Amino acid sequence: MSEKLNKTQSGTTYTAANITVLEGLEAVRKRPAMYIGDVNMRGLHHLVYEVVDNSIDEALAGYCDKINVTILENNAIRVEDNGRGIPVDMHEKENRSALEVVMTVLHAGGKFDKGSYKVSGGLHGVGVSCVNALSIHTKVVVERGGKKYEQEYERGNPKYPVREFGTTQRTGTTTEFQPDPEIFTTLIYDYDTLCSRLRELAFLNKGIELTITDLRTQNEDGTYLHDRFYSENGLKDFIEYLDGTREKLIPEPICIDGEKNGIPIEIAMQYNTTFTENLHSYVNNINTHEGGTHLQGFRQGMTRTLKGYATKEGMFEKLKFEISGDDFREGLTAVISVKVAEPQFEGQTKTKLGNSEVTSAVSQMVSELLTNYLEEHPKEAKQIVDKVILAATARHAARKARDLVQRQGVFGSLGLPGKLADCSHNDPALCELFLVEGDSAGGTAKQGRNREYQAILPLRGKILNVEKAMPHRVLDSDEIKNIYTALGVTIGTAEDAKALNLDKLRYHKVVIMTDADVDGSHIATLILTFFFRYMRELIEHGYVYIATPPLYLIQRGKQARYCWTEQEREQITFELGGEDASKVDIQRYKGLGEMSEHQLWETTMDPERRTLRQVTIENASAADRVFSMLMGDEVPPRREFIEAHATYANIDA
Ligand code: 0RA
Repeated sequence: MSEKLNKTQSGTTYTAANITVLEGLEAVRKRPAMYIGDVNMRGLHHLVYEVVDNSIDEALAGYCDKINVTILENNAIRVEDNGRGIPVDMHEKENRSALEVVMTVLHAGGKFDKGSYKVSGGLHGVGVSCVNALSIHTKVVVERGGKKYEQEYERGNPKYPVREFGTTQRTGTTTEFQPDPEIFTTLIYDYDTLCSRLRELAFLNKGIELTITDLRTQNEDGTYLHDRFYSENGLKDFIEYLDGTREKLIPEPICIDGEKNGIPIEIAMQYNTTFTENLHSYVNNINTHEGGTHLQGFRQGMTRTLKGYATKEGMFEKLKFEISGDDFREGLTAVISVKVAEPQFEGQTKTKLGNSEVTSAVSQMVSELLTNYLEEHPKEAKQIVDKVILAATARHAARKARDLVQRQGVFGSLGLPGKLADCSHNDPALCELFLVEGDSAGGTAKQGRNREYQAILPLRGKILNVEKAMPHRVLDSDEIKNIYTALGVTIGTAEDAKALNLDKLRYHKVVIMTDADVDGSHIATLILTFFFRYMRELIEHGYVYIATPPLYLIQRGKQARYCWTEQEREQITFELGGEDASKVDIQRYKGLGEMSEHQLWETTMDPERRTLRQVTIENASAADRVFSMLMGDEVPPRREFIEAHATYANIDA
């Protein structure tokens, strides 16, 4: 804490207020994770979202339509908007500029603008003052009333009172901050991660232009890496983006945009010919991963309306079994976005909407509009109902298949897969399961592992592409049955065929270990797709990891070094061989099987030395698109993606 004596523009000292501020921000620095989730990649990116959210709020209030994000050379971030500019007039009680209050007092942001959809709980909405507290340096420039104002901060602490420094024709706020290395474990921003969020925001808030420029990455022509996100039609465009690679059942998405009981509700939905339900829900632009009352209202309204329509039209007459709620949503992609003035967030990750009044608002809205749609589009209505009947029939078949499987004891307590080399511990928190590509690598892993807490399940060849299979076929696959059985999870209660029961999960680390080549990454993607579609909870709990075997072994005499990147290969070749690269022996590992058990242990499996990449679903809609694209039928987008990305999207380093 510094600046005990400082003068404001009007000449009064402002010591007392300043100290309470620092105490508030000190709390943020002491427990940053409480405010921004964590201090790793996720938290680092959160700082940007927080600042951008403030500009989005200004846009939603109707005063701003452009937001530019820039990653500066030193990984500092600049966010610029063309809103009204944060007010700079003196704050009566605090005896300092309103801008300074916004920047240095916890949760001060919303004070000026009651009635906007500011978020009080959850991960966002902690206030730009948190960003300030967690930055080694911050600078804000406000353009307002023909004048420019600025203030800078060090770890949240103002370096000088807000000062006027020039004239301007425009209005707006520009915030530049550099995350504090004392706080964050990583300081390097990921361009694609920021892009996904900005793209999502553009779809969720039509008419706002968001751009990103990366000054760290220069193109050959001297320009910088740059993207622009803008959506004319909001969620309708979002659906098109999400479902672009899937075959549509009906050409045009069904869209709902309006307000019910004072709650703004926007929905876009589209049926495709796949079998997966793909719902994304948002409250105040926050992805509600765990769903909640808005999603419940959507499901309720959908089921009730479609069931009512099909029954009235006599379309279910020949059906010999019950239609379940799930059947109405197979092959449905939908985005639901609501704005709630005082959202209550619940659930493990605080991403489940709790406000009960939202259920009936959404349900009524969906009923009214969908009823109209079905009346006005009889052809499409019939296609949808046929699809529902197909889903119900398939579910019925799946039920039979599952019953059979269960009777045969595959999912019971009757025993683990024969191919599983289990570990001896039985505390799941300590146990790890390696899913290994191929019997040969599986053998090496069995020899190399620590058998106390590491189990090995070899998978043969390519596992089923669940993206293309009908759900009841998924359990026909031996590899997939083995994964279920080894993990100890069970599925398919009578009420909810997809519910996953993790109570008996036997390992809290599930590690996908494949060759470091194209085939290997394809297999890893297949396994990940399976987890994403059928065991998402496992990923959400942070139980899924990817092993990173080395690419090269470089030897000279008795010295041996492993390399994971081409850069390391060059570096280490030079370190061991000097100018003469022929002095060293470079072995390229084409597969895990080429490593000895000891090598596999020391490079890839030993907790002391290995690097595991934890799989996270940072942005479910982006992940969904990636999986549907990588695993779907359309080849061109897949090629494009694979060419653009050497590694997976949505995987934290
Ligand atoms: C409250 C009142 C006014 C502007 C803002 C907030 C504002 C905040 C941020 C944060 C980032 N960009 C922003 N732009 C505007 C203005 C009230 C008035 O002019 O009467």
